[in-house]
Amino acid sequence: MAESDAIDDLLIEQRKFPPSESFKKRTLVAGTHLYDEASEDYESFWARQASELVTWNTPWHTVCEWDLPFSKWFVGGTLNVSYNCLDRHVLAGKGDKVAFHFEGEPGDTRTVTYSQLLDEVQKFSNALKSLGVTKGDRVNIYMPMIPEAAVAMLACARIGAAHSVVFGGFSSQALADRINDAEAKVLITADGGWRRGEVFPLKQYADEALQSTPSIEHVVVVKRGGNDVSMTAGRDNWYHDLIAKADPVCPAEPMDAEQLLFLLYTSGTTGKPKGIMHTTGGYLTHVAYTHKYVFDLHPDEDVYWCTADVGWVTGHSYIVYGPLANGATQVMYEGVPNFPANDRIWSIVEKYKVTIFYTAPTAIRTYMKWGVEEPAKHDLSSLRLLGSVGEPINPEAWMWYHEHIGGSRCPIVDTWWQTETGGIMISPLPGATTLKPGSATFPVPGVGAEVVDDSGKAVSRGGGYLTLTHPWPGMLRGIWGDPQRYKDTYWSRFEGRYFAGDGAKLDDDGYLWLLGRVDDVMNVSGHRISTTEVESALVSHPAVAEAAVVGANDATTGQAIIAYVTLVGGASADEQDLRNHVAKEIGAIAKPKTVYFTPDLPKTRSGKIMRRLLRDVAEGRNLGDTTTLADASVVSELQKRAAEAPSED
Ligand code: 7RM
Repeated sequence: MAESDAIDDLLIEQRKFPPSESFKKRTLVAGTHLYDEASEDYESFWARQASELVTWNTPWHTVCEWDLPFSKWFVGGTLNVSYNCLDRHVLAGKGDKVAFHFEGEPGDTRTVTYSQLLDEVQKFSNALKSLGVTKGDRVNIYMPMIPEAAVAMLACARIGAAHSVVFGGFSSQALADRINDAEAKVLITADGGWRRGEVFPLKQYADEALQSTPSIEHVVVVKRGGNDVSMTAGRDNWYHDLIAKADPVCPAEPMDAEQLLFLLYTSGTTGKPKGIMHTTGGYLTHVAYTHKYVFDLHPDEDVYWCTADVGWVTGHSYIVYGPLANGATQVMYEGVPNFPANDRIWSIVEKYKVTIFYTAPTAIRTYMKWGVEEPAKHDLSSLRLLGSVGEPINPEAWMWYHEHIGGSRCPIVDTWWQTETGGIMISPLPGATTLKPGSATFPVPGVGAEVVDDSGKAVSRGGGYLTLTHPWPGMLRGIWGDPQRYKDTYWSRFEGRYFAGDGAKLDDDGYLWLLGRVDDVMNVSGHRISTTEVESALVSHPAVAEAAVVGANDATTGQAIIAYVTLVGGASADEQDLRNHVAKEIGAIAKPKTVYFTPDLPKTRSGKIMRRLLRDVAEGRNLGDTTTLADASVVSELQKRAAEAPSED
């Protein structure tokens, strides 16, 4: 194995955080035995997880059938996901245990126990049946973050219908496209939900979509916002009316391990959204296992809070299926982090004594911008473990999270995974792994990952492409309706390997560092520079909260690095200072040519920075597709500034 020149390796991070003695005392895994067992035989390892963490109606006969690139897991086995998430806990005497502490944005609260959740899911399953939903059908869900979203998903799972959740912040057009691609029969939505102190009229958006969705036969509407809605007779039903008249008993029907559990659409970079397919037995095994060991879950003591929306895969795997399969107690919050004030998140942590907190780097950098005073207003001493997902976490953001949220006592699990992987793939085990700020560390036991060079050869240190070397139970089973696109997208770049587009590097100790999407890698005078490393260098300046860099065409160097920087509230810095700071941290070659200061960066609705748009701005192009942008005014502001700036050439 050789060093690769696929992507340069510039950033060196030396800080190390071994698990503390007190954390190790009660952790589930303090040693290497899971790694040892899994590297011996990964199929047997996963089979042990499947039999320990999941309840089966019929045992499987084959752990994994691998016909590259198509896998089947636990073949011949049957189980019901909703039974695993609900019934078995109630049968074990845990019916009164809290499943969700729900906190609405306006401050209303509800406590939902496992037996209440089971009752509601059984009734709603029968309601769906009464609307003609049968096994194999698709059901669309377009909801705010309320417990009924989880009820709807679990009811689909109970009767063998696949759900397709569309994030409640998406437009009518996005909803219609996804309904039509899946040919869904029923849409479950709400009148409205609360966001930033106001009700957003979800049903009205749904109605617009429904004008062009011929497959939809019925609509179910949960009352949440209390806003006026129009109900179409014969098509639209109130959720509470259906529940009131539903038969309370709906036995969980055993499903084939490979029964389609859900579709979840990812927008990708080009073309129409891909309906990522996930099935039943392998997916549940993967999310239950990773939720238990990555979050070191002690279900009877922990209060777990994942701040994602159920519209994203993180909400599917680490709010609904993983935590409920493990019988966890969770917090579910409906609204934005700054309503009514910038300390809402920390007041919720204090109120429910949250012990495990899982969020995204974009949120952490926003909290950095808002200042340390906000978390300091609250007692966060209940926290014992922190998590991060969605983007690379810059070392300085990691340090801030560690110190100001974790009180320097909580390990941070930086979890790399994708909609396509179903569950966490690369992450520390918090009681066993010595952490390095900004590194996702190692593949979890059972997962095979390697960094390869352009020719597909594994590299032992330095930068390259992150690939997965063997199948895993939660892997996508395909793209809905398009097996060829599935092969082309994930399995064609490197033979026999899964590649979904991220760069990564290995350091001298074998730690993995994610370097961002390879489409974003910059080429400056022949050096292949990752966006992540330059951004991390910028964020290590005390005045900088967040940074995005892109490579823009440059007559001299091929591409030049253009940086967009957001400062910590109240701080100031000048362009020259930041350019020199990058040169000092990682080298003169990575020095941005221009630095723009901006109060915000363009992001997707799930909080990922959209560098493609910044590249368009930097190169003076008209913007391409902006429909996935969370706040379009951010880019138009930057465009204006770029047009006014004197030309550098
Ligand atoms: C869970 C989720 C997937 C993409 C992935 C990466 C990026 C996610 C991390 C990360 C660095 C991480 N699913 N990504 N987690 N990059 N470190 N811990 O985000 O399908 O929406 O996105 O997100 O680029 O390919 S996703």
